Amino acid sequence: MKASRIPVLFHSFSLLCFLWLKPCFGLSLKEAFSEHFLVGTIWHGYSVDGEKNKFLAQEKALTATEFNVITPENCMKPSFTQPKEGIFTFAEGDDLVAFAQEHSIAVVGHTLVWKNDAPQWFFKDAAGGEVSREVLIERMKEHIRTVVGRYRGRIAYWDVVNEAIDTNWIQQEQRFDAFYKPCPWLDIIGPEYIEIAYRTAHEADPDAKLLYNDYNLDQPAKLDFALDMIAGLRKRGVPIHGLGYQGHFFLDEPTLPLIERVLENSRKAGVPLHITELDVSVLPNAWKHRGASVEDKFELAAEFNPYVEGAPEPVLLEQANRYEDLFNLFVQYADNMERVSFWGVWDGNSWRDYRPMLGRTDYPLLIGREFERKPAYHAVIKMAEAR
Ligand code: 9MR
Repeated sequence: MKASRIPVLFHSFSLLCFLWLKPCFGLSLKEAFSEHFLVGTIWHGYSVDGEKNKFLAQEKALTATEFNVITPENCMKPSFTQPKEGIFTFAEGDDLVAFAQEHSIAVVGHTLVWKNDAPQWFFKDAAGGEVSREVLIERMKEHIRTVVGRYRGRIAYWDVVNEAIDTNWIQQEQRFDAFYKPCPWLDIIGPEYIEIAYRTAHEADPDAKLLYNDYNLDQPAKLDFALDMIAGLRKRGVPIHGLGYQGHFFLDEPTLPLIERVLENSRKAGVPLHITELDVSVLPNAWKHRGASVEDKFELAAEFNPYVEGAPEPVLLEQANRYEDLFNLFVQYADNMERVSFWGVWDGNSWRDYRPMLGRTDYPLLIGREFERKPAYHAVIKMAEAR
């Protein structure tokens, strides 16, 4: 064995011992909130942004210690499960489900119908033109039947349709307008693609709970549209069992009252709520520079990537307060909340580093880049223990 590998192995071994012993010293996240809701994370998978994931063992150990529900970050998206028509690849999904079963962790399937990560073959006919409505419906049904059917009884929740609603700012009226997001599913099938997707998923696994998942639901127009959509579907007898609020937050936005509006109005509407992709970025909001890389655009780096060497203590404390406020709110609405899932196990593997801007160093989760428990971790555990 190469001498240079020994410290790495030792580090991994001591970390695994620490994670294993950890429950002896304090409550884990899943224990701290066991009376309120499930606490989840994601399965980052075998590769991260095209590179092999070197930290899978540590991520699995942390997941088994801290969480009781898991969502695949990427490996159940259609571009992974059916990259070519009729060619299904389930190896990684199978591993995830086996790992979850071994550790009594529930699984959320993510996702079946989405504008992104749907391979182009879905929408093209043999001549490369646009596929007909009938064929696209059949392809969508076949995909759902095969993927949901494979995991029947082993996946508790499915994000069936993802991010189907968009908003526009209407300057004259000073308000947002919400509408179905243009995408090939909508353009070719019409809004009924949503209803067909839920009915098909239900047929494939009648016991799975079916969710609608979206971001920015703190925008009132978007939430109202989503809740109206769910009410309309239910009225027509379509099986839909909950709303997923992603929760990709910043230190100062969205405001707590806007977040509370999502929890409150979902409860009023009788729609169980899941926080599906929680993280709190400590970096400035960079969505207006979407697609840029701080490595190419040095002028953006100072402003948008300020903490390359580590997040300063005051910033971590501000984040801890923000997380404490959020969890305080979540427990108040726990009667209507089934789950709070983070979009990442630890800061060293977060999509925030590569989207919307490539090459940043963010610190959005409760567990840090050295696998240490951050002030935000201790703040939410302490908050739960004090109740
Ligand atoms: O974290 C995911 C990232 O690794 C992928 O490149 C990206 C595109 O598939 O999707 C990210 O996860 C998204 C999730 O599937 C849906 N909501 C937004 C998440 C963050 O972009």
